[in-house]
Amino acid sequence: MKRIFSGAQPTGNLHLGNYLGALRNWTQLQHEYESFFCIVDLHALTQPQNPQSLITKTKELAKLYLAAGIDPTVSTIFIQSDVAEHTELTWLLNCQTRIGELERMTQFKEKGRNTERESTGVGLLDYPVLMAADILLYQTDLVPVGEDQKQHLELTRDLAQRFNRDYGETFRIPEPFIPKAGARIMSLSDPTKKMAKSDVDPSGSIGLLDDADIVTRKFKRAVTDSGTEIKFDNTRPAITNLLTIYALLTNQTNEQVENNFAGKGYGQLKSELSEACIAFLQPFQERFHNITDEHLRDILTGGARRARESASQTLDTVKERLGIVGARGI
Ligand code: AQP
Repeated sequence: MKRIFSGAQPTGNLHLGNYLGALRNWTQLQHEYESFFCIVDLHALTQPQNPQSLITKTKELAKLYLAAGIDPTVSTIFIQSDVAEHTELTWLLNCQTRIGELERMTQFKEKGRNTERESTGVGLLDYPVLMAADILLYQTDLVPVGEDQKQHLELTRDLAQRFNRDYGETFRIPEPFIPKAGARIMSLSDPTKKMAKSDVDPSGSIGLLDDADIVTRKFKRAVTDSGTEIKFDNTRPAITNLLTIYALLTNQTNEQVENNFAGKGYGQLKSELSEACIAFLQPFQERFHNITDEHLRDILTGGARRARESASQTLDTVKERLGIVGARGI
């Protein structure tokens, strides 16, 4: 069976973009692939975090995975820091990576934009190497991610190919799986920017734990484009974004959605969209609140054990290839 690996960071509030661009696809793919879904807490450290809140967010994210429909009897769900192989492989890959490659990453440029080089953390620069280690440890075939991660995955492939060329066949070369729709859900307040956890303006994103009133208010205030027609149109990003969200939440084709809104106004679109979103979020949040900490701990402990079994095999091979064999070599 082919493998998939993916993860999300336990930072901020997970939003509809994370769900429609990533989690939703994971729940479908888990039945076709051997699946590893990780809560990437070490990635969260690339930005300052409050330790207590990181613990809370890590737990919350694991519960969100389960509420979204990731089945722990089918998939391996685990916390990145429970599997030390991730950091160890990162160091080994760091030594194969060029600074220029990392400095070219768009996310590094964007997230480091407001900080002086002198005070930008090395972790932010090194983020894609940790991500490469996450993926390559599991001999992953496919990585389901949103559009924003495509460049990082390209680097993962480059590092794997370089290592295989220099040290012999070691890593499987992963392919990205970018969904046709939902790969880039845009902010409701600025449709030229992606919906993002780190956005300081909370009105731009629908949190997966937002209540019905907040959801209604956010959609009501969502920016629209000029014109009145409700159609998918690349030159009208706000309406296209709202229609994309509606189509995905109601499992309809673009054509069905356009037919549904033919002759209707923006107000009607926003109110039907709020209803569809609340109809999705209510059972989702109920499942979320019903997961006990004890049950979650069991799932994550078992997941880490399974992940470690797989990760340690790859790491042993990598170290062997590099001549890092410790006392065994003496
Ligand atoms: N707006 C989006 N549309 C579609 N997919 C998205 N993803 C993120 N934003 C969108 C996908 O969600 C997965 C988990 O993301 P992450 O936790 O690694 O965070 P991120 O990619 O850094 O994006 P966020 O959640 O918005 O956080 P910030 O604000 O920190 O950038 C990934 O598969 C991602 O592609």
